[in-house]
Amino acid sequence: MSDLILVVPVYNEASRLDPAPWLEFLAADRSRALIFVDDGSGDGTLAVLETIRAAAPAQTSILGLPENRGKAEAVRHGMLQALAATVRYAGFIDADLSAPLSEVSLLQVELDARPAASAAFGSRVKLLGRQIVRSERRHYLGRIFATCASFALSLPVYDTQCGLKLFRNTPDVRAAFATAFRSKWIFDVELLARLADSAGADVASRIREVPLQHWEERGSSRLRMRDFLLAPFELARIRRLYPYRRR
Ligand SMILES: Nc1nc2c(ncn2[C@@H]2O[C@H](COP(=O)(O)OP(=O)(O)OP(=O)(O)O)[C@@H](O)[C@H]2O)c(=O)[nH]1
Ligand SMILES: [Mg+2]
Repeated sequence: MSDLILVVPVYNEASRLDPAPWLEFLAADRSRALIFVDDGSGDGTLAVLETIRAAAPAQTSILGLPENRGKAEAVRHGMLQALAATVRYAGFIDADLSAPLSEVSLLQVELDARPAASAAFGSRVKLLGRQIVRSERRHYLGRIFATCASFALSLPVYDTQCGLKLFRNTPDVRAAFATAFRSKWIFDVELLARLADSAGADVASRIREVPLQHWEERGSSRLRMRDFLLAPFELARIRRLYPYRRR
């Protein structure tokens, strides 16, 4: 039985996927497992994943999806597989390790300490003593987006888009991943809306944001200006779809 399963969506990541940190993470605790979700990478990603699985076969799964449907569906399928196991915590992390694997325990500590909490979201807050390294442009675009997301959801959330999130294996979490997300690149906002919807008045104790100690932007981002400009429309749609605030 695994205590913690991390889902890693991977798409054409051969150049930035190094087996070493993943294998260290698994070797440090045998109750941890990884599920890599690859939906049709055309580079050498699968070969790197096979290397990891060969070194830690009992703790590594590779879930291959037949066609490329984007990060949201990759994460969702991986999470459904993880949550179907008898696991205590399941979460997801970006393959570029912008949030290093050492940060996972910060989220785990939060869920350990708060039995009522079902989700811990990593949050990239530039505080003194933390290393949150990001270009100014990405930082300020991110702040504009986060402010709009907070307004759309009527929730005081600081960072919906961080690629590291951890969940307790509870019915509300399983329900939040049960059906495809309607929005593609801001599925994190929709996921938060679903969780908030089921939490109702308990939202503050169910969903916790945890400021990360380290986060570093890596490589070129696939986030395009077009997506950023379309974001307000997607946010408005999520607001309409999940009307928990008006209950
Ligand atoms: N399986 C799968 N994974 C994807 C897909 N698109 C992105 N990912 C993964 O999702 C994670 C985050 O990727 P992106 O959202 O493209 O982020 P990025 O290019 O690092 O850009 P930042 O937003 O700056 O972090 C990485 O692990 C990607 O490999 C996809 O279509 N399928
Ligand atoms: Mg990244």
